[in-house]
Amino acid sequence: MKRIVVLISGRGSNMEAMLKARLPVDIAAVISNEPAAGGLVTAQALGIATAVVPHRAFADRTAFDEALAAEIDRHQPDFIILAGFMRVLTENFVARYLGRMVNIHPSLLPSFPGLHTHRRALEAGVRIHGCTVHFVTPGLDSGPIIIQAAVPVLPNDTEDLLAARVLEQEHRIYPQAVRWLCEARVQLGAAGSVSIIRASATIGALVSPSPDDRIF
Ligand code: NHR
Ligand code: GAR
Repeated sequence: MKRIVVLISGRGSNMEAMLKARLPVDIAAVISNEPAAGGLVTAQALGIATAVVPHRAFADRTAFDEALAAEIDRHQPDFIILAGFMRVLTENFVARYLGRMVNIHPSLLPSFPGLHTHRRALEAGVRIHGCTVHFVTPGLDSGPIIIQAAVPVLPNDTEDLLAARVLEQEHRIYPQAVRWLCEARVQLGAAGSVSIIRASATIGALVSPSPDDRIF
């Protein structure tokens, strides 16, 4: 079985979705940079090993990343899964795990990289928003895309309503992406290409606002 380490900073609902998806993987550890992350409690309750590498205790990003890498490497994971992990990672750290580290980002990349994605989507007036799982590269939220899910933006949306609609899809596509990784059905190619091997697929479309049922 492939071994994974999950990095979190907060609530950890994506980590929990990963655990509950019963993937054929060994979740070696959940590591947080925030000692108070709720996800640590959830992981412990589910019998998963946890660790904290508190970023505030380190002089700079390089020192933090070195400590984080040391903790990760103790568990010898095949893949590193960022699930609501909130610290920007240095180039050396990213290079060490290139092709083996993925992130879920709450927007349809390349739209809205960075923070406060739901607020920015509402401000931009987009009618379709969503989430993206991508390989982590040095450039923030700009690595090769593995899978995306789209949701409609609705007329009376607030940041919270929209975030919840997106989060539900995160919980579907992230375990799927990790399953593909562990089954070696998705790989980061040399030129940043991503190929996915699948047996069959249904093609769907999301149109938002949904078109009228009848056109006069
Ligand atoms: N690191 C690299 N090199 N590349 C990526 O693609 C990364 C990454 C680290 C984290 C997740 C990302 C997201 O999905 C991620 C992708 C944190 C920030 C940020 O600005 C931005 C993007 C992401 C995560 N963090 C602030 C910092 O100073 C702290 C913000 C806070 O604590 O609230 O590191 O959105
Ligand atoms: C998720 O929506 C995730 O996509 C987002 O934070 C939330 C974490 O929720 N990630 C980022 O914004 C990364 N900067 P969770 O802790 O319940 O999985």
